[in-house]
Amino acid sequence: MRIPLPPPLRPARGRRPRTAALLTLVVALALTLTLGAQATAAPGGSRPGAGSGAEDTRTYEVRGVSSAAQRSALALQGGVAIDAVHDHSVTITADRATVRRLERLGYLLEELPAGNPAAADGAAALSTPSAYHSYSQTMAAVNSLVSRYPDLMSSRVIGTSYEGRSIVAVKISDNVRTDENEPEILFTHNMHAREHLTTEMALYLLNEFATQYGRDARLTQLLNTREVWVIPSVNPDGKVYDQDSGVFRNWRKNRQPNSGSRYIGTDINRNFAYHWGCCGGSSGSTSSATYRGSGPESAPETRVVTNFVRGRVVGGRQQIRAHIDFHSYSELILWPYGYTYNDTAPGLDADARNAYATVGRQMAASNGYRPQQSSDLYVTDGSINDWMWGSQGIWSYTFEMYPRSSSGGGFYPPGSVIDRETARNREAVLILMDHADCMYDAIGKPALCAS
Ligand code: BZS
Ligand code: CA
Ligand code: CA
Ligand code: ZN
Repeated sequence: MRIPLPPPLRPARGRRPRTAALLTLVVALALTLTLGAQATAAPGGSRPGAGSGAEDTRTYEVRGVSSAAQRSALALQGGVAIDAVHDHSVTITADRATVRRLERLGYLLEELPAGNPAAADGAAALSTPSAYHSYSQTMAAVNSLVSRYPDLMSSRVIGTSYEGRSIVAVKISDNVRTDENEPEILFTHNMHAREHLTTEMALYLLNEFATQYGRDARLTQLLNTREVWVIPSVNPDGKVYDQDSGVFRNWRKNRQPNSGSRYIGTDINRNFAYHWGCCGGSSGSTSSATYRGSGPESAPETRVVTNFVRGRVVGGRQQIRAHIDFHSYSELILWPYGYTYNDTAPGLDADARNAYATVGRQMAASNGYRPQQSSDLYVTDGSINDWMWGSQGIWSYTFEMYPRSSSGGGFYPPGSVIDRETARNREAVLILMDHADCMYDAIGKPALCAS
């Protein structure tokens, strides 16, 4: 469906807008303001929106955007949130004013069907907030597992969110109450509020570890020789805001107010302290979906994660060797760096890059995702992967889970896919756990691990 807008305009260079165009602009502005006021008064909104803190956002396909440079340029346009990347187009969320501005710049936009595309199969396919564990249901499921498997699992509160909710880490290993000298692996989930499938991924892993330990030989052996950490929700405030009103709100950031602004939230995945804000891969505007925060680690949730990870330095050595940060959607496996297009950069030499790519491809062969450096998507700065690798030396991937495109339900695929799409990553997770003792084994250079 084409959006009912005037034919694409050329950038108006010094030309006085004609009366009709001016009228359209005034009407659009009034509409935006009205919707803005409504959304402030009743943030519950009746359709997914508000991805950036702006209101009445909709989803569009932008055609003819094919290269990482073109995508990075588009991502920098205020009010644009890139949700998914395809070979020759991207899916974005934007409000009407932004759409008009993009069209004036010459972008070709096509609005995607409103609501959840998965509903096209009939109401039964529609994803509702209750199809996914809420934050409190997630915590209850974690507590139940930990109490049923006390020799294998323990949990601790590693800090609190802006609104004071517990951010919990679960440890899984043999002799779980002892800090053994075993490679540690970290899985983080739900950093972005609306990416609820990633919390399900955490619960899948915890259930799988709990029930298959002592049954599945490979998994048992891995849990006997490694210590695994799972953080099911890095962004509980965002999750609750997105889900608990009963209508999904398409929210991405945390829920921390910004001083002097009516816009809420920081993008946690632009708030980490490695080349923070360096390279045009984040926004300094509070209204943006990729607002980087007032300073590195200005979001409490970022700091909870980094304090926890820094706390895993024992005897001068970082114990966590490998990490996956689960996001959705696009079906990708991404590795650092995000801040530069270059394959290698300070701290990331050719061997490291090759180890990343080799293990990334092995994991991708198991789940059918596409493996690539994260800047092949678009440039980002202040991401968790760059910090984990650049500052802690932890091998750090991002998984962008199901679906591949918005037609599979975007951020809200039907609940019926949860089991399949979480189990789909079982093998990839085991592959990384297996490599965690020495990633350079994967490229036949184990000597690089000796230190
Ligand atoms: C998402 C997309 C994610 C982001 C892409 C990304 C991955 C950036 C790894 C940097 C590193 O939100 O799921 O834009 O944060
Ligand atoms: Ca152990
Ligand atoms: Ca240990
Ligand atoms: Zn994300």
